[in-house]
Amino acid sequence: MTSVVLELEMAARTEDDLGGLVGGGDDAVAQLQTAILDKLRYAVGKRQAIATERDWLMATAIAVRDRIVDRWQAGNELTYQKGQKRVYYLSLEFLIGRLLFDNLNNTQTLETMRAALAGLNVDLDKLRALEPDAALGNGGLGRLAACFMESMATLDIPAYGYGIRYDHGLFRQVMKNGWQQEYPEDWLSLGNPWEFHRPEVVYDIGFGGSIEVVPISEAAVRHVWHPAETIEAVAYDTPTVGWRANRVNTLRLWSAHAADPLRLDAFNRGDHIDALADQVRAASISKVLYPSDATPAGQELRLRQEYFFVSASLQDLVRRHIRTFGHVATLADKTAIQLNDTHPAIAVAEMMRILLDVHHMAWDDAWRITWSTFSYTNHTLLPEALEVWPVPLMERLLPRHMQIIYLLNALHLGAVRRQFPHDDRLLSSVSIIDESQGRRVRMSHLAFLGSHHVNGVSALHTDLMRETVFHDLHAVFPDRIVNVTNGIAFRRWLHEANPRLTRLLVDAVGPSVLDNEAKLTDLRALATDIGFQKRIAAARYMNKLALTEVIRRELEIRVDPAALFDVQIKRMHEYKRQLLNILEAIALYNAIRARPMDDWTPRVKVFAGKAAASYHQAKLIIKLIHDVARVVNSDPTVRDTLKIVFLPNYSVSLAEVIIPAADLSEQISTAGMEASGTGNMKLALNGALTVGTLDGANVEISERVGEDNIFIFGLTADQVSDRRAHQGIDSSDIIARSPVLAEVLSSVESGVFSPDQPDRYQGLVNSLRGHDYFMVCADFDDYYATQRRIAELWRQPEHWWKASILNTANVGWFSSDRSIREYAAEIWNVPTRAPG
Ligand code: NBG
Repeated sequence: MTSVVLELEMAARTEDDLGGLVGGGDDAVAQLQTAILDKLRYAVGKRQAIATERDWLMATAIAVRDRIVDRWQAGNELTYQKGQKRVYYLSLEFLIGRLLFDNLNNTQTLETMRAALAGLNVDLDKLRALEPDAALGNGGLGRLAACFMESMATLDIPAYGYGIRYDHGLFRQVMKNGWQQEYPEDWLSLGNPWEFHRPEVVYDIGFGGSIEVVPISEAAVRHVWHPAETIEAVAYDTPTVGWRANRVNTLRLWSAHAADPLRLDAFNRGDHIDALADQVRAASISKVLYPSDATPAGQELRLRQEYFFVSASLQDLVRRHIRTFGHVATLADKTAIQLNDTHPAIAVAEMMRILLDVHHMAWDDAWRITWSTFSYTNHTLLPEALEVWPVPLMERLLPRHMQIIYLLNALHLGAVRRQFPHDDRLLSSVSIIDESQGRRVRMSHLAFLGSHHVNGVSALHTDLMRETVFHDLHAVFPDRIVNVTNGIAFRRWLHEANPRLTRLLVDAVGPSVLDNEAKLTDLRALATDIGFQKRIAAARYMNKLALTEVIRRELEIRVDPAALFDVQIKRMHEYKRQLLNILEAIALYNAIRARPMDDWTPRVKVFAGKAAASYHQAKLIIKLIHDVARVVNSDPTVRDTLKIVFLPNYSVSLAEVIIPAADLSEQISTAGMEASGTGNMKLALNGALTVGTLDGANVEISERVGEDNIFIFGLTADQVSDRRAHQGIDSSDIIARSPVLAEVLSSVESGVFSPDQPDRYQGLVNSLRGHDYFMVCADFDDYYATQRRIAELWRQPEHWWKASILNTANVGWFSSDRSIREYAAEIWNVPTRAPG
């Protein structure tokens, strides 16, 4: 670094200039002030003199919301008048995070608002920090749904998101002595200024009961389902604003209630608790976000959640279609329904039930409408995450749906038998019912059969879908599987999260880059411009200072902002291999201690992520990271050359602080196991270099940024499956050949990092030696060597920053606008309009 002070000054100037990015004149400021004061008085009911920060947040949010509502209603009205096709995105997760800055940014009022509030002595950034994160999702799948909602509005697609309004989102992670503990999260406790409660939009949702068969002619019968239990789904609408507020769509989330709030007879008898039992049982459906997609616990509640939101959503969209077009027969022409993973797959049977039993359609017509309307995205090949429901549970909870599934399956298997006679293996593999471990319904097969297109989320993942889990269905329906590589909303992950970098990009290639991600490629010409490199480096340095401050506040650890910030932020999972990362840190630690006087590249390893509450191995890995961090961070021989931090309670908002400050992005999953990844895109866009395997979207990132500007290591997906098939998952031979790894493992198992309980990691190390399914040992040496090359490059700033700029320049393609354009053209058959 030439002069840190000079760079700070440069970066600070960059920040000031941001004022010109979005904003209005004095009139606009005064108008906003009037609006906010008005909301404070009449919507929040407070005087300015006694208003708390929460009151200001509410008043500000409602003032912003007012500006959104007109666009929202005008757009909906136009869609209705023009008879446009609508897209429905069904997802059990929407990880939207905070909305204040999203909405300010997309309505171009960020700087006007900042000025308006400053004039009232209120700090906009404080309000920003006060807003709770809407954490209605676990990870990438839920965040993707949120980015897609934003892009659909940006591209002027009339769209609705449908999901569940969980009272409590993803748990709050609290670290106690390095162990993860889970506490309920409470995002609604301050009230939610963005949503509109729609008590009049309410649907009955049935469970259990019996089916009555009513003859209607000599040849035909009708089925009438008499559910044993009925609960109500009530709508809450949140407007979703597209870039420049060209269009505002609706996220409609359902909340569950009992039809009667309490049983008065029981209450009057003095049985106060029993009187509430129905309400409690019903409300439990929308009480909490299901903890993970990989645990068997709470199966029935999960299935109830899925059917609950699917049924409400389909009833709602069919009602809307009939109101607009008069008849359900045209549904497929005017409706596209995207199933986000298998969680909403029961929609296929529910749509059939609605068409057959409610609208009295013939089977063939109903089936044609159903598969022409649905499409399905697969997000994982992990067997434990592919939903299968025991037949007895389905028969008890959804008896009519089970009848429909049986008939659907019989017709499907009949057709396959005609096409491929005498192939019993094929029949049992493409059947919706899995007979291998008790009878179970394969929700992925139901979704596949009920959809006209099925897509994977990266090129590699889609290929693997065709080769593995859907191999046989693909043989029967060879045109059905397509690929749409994931993307991210640049407005959130670049403009809002990293205004310093955004300002530099606007200065360098012009403001049209805010509307058109393809303009980023103009940066290539500046990759070797030392002046530009310095400005980029200074912006990063400022972002790192901000993260440094968070680390100090949260953990009381001081880190050097000039060090290489090496980050791995994502859900904790063995296939994502946080373990590989921390083992490498131990190897580096050993090397530093062996040669403390060498000129080491200072590095800060940043981890953040939550483990599913019942996932013991992942929680043990969190503990190991903490144990190693404690030893390394307090070792005087290491000084500032290596620091390890685990930031608790990872969230969208924390990601928005970490990503702009990252120099190195860890995308090190076992090849073949990460469907796509989207954090990899966010980090590359913000200029971090990737160290990664050829997995998921890393493959496509590597193709775009060029091999020289990314660090690829390790086994490929083919090599992983070969090794598992031929050598197996015993790593003893590998460890015997790697002195570095052997030393690391023996220090972990002998209790160097866990003196209070020396055998804490014995099981973990044993499984690495004998059952290394995730290939941690097989990839270790290559990873370690690659990390040394990275440290070398960091010492050559002109090369490092060139690579960084080329990352930002070449990843425009990973915009979720591009993904949504592909869905629109290839799957939904709806037009799009260019943003801006
Ligand atoms: C996740 C994958 C990620 C992918 C996101 C979004 C599930 C089930 N899948 O690799 O693990 O980026 O989906 O597609 O959460």
